[in-house]
Amino acid sequence: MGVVNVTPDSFSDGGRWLEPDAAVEHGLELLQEGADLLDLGAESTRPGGGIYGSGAAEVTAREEMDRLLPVLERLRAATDKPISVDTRKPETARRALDLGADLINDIRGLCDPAMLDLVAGRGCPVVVMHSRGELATMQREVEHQDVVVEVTAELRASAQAALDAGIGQVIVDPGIGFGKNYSHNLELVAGLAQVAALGYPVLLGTSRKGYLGELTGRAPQDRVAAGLATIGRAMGSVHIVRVHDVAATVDFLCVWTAHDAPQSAFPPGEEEAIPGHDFPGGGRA
Ligand code: HH2
Repeated sequence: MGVVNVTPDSFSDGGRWLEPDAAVEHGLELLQEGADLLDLGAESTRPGGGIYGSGAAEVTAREEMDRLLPVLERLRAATDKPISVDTRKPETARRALDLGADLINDIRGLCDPAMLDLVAGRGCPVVVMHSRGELATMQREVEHQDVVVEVTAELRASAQAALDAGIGQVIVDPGIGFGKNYSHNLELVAGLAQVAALGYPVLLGTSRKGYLGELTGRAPQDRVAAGLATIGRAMGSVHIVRVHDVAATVDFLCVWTAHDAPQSAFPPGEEEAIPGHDFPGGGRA
């Protein structure tokens, strides 16, 4: 899942794709790099109370839609690949679904009854992300006795509420960095098998996140290798990875999974027919 942030202030890439032309071009580039789906967001959700100070400023639904909808419209016309919309606002989700978005990514985990009703009524898939408290303050008092057990139990309840409301396809997400500290994030990635055991597809969003900066001392755009390491730790328990750096992630996944089926990667005699493996100048490794 390639991230397109149409925002001025995302922690990871704020301001780079705020202009609609730039955002559309970026989305298409991520698809070309091998993303299977896009996640389009127009409101930064970096949580407050911790390393991001007071956190992201909340935008109105109007402002969010003004940023998001023109980009969604153009991407929808350009691709059949699934487009997810990252929003916590039912008004925005409704308009996005009208314009052909395929799924809703709700960082509030459907705790707004209006969002639950909307998604159930439209019959679309939904990402239910775990978080606790309000965005503006959630990093201030971060408490978990056993973060893996608690997040798993809370995701089980949110997913069940979605099913009870008639939602057919639920994807769960531990919500790395949302109401969790450095150790909680590490424990969650390492313990993701417990979340996967719930039986729902699992989405993981560690890309460029703050705890990777704490570990490596690197700026958000330089945390690619760090993010790939988290994906490696999660392999076997994760179905969708939400990333900013698609090309590197696709390479990582290609090589990682090739080890599961070494015979099928290059069928005898067909090496030349496999696209994307030629080096500039015609050389081959
Ligand atoms: N993380 C971010 C935003 N949306 N959605 C899901 N399901 N899971 C995540 O981990 C997740 C998410 C934060 O990343 P980013 O979009 O790069 O930053 P910002 O919220 O500042 O725009």
